[in-house]
Amino acid sequence: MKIAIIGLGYIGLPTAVMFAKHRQKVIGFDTNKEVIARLQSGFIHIEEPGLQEAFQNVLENGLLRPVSQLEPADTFIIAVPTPHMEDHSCDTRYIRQAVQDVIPLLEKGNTIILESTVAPKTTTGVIQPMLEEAGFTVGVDVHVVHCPERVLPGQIMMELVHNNRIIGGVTPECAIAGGQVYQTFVKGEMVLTDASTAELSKLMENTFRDTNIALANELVKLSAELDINALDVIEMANKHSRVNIHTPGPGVGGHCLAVDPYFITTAAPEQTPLIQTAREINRSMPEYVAQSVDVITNSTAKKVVILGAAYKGNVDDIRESPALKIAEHLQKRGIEVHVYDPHVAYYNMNPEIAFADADMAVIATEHDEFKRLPMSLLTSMANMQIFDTKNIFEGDHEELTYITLGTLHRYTNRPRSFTHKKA
Ligand code: SAJ
Repeated sequence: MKIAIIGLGYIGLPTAVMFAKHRQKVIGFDTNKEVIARLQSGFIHIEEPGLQEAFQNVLENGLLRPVSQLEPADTFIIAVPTPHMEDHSCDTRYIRQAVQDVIPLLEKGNTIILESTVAPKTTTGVIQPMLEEAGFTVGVDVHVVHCPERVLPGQIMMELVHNNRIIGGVTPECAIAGGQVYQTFVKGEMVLTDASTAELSKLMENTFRDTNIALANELVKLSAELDINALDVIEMANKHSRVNIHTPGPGVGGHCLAVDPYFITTAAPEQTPLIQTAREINRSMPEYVAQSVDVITNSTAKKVVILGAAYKGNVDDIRESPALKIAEHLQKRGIEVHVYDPHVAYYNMNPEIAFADADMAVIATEHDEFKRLPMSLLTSMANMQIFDTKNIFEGDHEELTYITLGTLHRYTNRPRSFTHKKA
């Protein structure tokens, strides 16, 4: 089988390598000529464990060819970005461009697979009409499938093989054709369904997480008000075998959880009050963290160091990162803010400068480096206070004031209806 992968990013490139590794003839196409040139010279342009070695192998044995001109193939897999419009709805421009590029090369019997995350009904409402206008009957002449990617950055090579795959055909024949493509390497379960169900199920996976995280974040706010430790409450509640309260934090970042729920809410605004509220709660957290810095320090903080710029631990991705939003909110208050992140080149500054005379360090990302901090950095602070929004810090010092999202109630200086005497 000859497979053309369109879009060689975080999903397209590993997918191309995986098919080639399993003895399929693969061409990888990208509109970015610099990416193609780099790949042709033997080097990948993204960070992903195990990918460089696997790529080099299939490049050398000729099974994968990076090309800047798309060619005919049996199967076309579209893995292009789906950014969002200003109103947060799904922007399908790159998908439409990819389908436009495929149409002149398309032959009867070919299969087109969309892996990009899209709003419900995009496969049947955008792709199918374009193909039918070009004279192809979907399900008869060509097969069209939505097979959403579901891999976690950092473990893509393993998850591509072992994750279960949802294969949504425009017709049942399309789904069967899609299954035949992925069975070349997928060891997880392959579930055949229709395209719209596949689209919405992918969005709901991330919406499920976003909504549950919002519940944990709301618990933080209400517990501070009621003078209770939210993290203790989560630990207790999760002792119940059917309860799994998620982990609260400074907000939700990345290009999935913070984006995908909007593809649902903009498609059905009247029917999605819960999902919309969850998004608002998670979006409010960076401001809540900044407010908490004010409360804890009685608005006396002049300099704050934020530990982490990435949206989650041990990655270099800063897309939609709450850490950077906390920095903005603190700066608006006139506070000098230094963001330090050893994983992100732009923020990999000298930590001595960042910590010197700081009134507080806010841990915003769960990088391993922040679990323990050199004593010399802590002692260089004007006030040795750590506000750990990720609950990861393991160090100790007798002069250290350590605050988590569970202990904010100790600092809440607004009037309370409940007060508990502490022993
Ligand atoms: N977060 C919390 N509390 C939690 C869990 C996460 O605050 O209990 C925050 C993280 O700190 C981060 C954000 O949520 O800011 C998202 O992190 P994540 O690790 O949950 O997810 P992503 O965005 O890196 O990847 C998700 C995955 N989806 C699910 O687990 C349902 C991944 O499998 C998908 O492939 C990916 O979205 C995607 O591309 O859609």
